Amino acid sequence: MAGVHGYGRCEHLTHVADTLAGTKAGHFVDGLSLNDEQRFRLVRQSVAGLAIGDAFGQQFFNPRHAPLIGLRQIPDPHPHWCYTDDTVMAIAVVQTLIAHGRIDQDDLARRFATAYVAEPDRGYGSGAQRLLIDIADGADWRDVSFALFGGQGSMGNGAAMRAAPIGAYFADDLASVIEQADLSAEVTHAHPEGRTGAIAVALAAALAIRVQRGLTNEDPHCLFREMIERLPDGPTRIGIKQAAVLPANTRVEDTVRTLGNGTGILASDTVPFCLWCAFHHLHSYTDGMWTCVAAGGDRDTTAAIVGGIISLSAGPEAIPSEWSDACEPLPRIADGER
Ligand code: R7I
Ligand code: MG
Repeated sequence: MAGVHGYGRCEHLTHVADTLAGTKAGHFVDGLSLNDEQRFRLVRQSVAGLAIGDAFGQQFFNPRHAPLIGLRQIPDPHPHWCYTDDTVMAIAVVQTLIAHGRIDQDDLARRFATAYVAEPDRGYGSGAQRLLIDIADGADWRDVSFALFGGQGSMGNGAAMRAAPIGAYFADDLASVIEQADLSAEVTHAHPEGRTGAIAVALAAALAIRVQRGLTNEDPHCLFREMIERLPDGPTRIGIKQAAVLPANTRVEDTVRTLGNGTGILASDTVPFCLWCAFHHLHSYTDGMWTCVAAGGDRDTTAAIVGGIISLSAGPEAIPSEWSDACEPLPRIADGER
């Protein structure tokens, strides 16, 4: 299907290769080194922040919950806040990483399709549903992913929504963060913008770990600069550049007017807002979450992305136990795990 794998892909891959070369040359030398135990602890931390954010954000599609935002009162946790496709797909990504030590794209596609068939009603995007049904029916993900949306691939926010744990897993090697996030995205989001969204979120997660360890300047301007120089050009990067200059005290309505809030379900109208929110609330998981739901838009996904990042900079104790208890229990991530 050579004709299907389009022009944009080559440009995108050239940029990713150039960026990797720069990163490998020691662009960001900070001595972060993780052993396997630390790596898995960080991945679990990120998944927990992502899943609780996803389930919390989803609650606010119920208009009856809107008044709770001003009161900062969490929704009734009975029986549970249910998580959505964001969490299901993030868990599949992590299972692939644990099984292979990298993103094995064929394995990831199989895991995505199997999870979709088991629970098709978790709120998947329309293109994602078509793709996962075809893969479950035996199609090669390469053919389906590049053929979506008239042959340009998806630029939805679905690759970004599950990318933070990749940044946690490869946090000590930013070249791998970029490469592996890109590979994880391609399986479902072949459009360069869908992939850039995933790379940006994974990089933000890796930077959040550096913030938590005091290895980087946590000034959002510095974090945005580290991010922007590593991203391929395009609407998502342009939005992130706008986010970089938006002050911390900008009213959330004005932030949404400038950056979007995921209403278009695209990487470009979701990821810039998420990075602004995460980088300005690095030490308060709950402040980040309330900002996501106050912004409206694609709130399960903005809260999943922001939660997957802030849980790494603020640490696991930043998630209140009432919130984690309210979230539907997560499936087992790895064999032998409780
Ligand atoms: O990106 P994706 O997995 O959706 C994720 C969202 C999150 O909010 C989840 O919580 C879930 O609710 O869905 O699913 P896709 O279908 O690949 O992309 C999402 C949407 O983006 C599509 O339904 C389209 O509306 C839009 N979109 C595009 N529109 C025009 N052209 C994605 N790619 C294109 C495109 O190339
Ligand atoms: Mg969802």
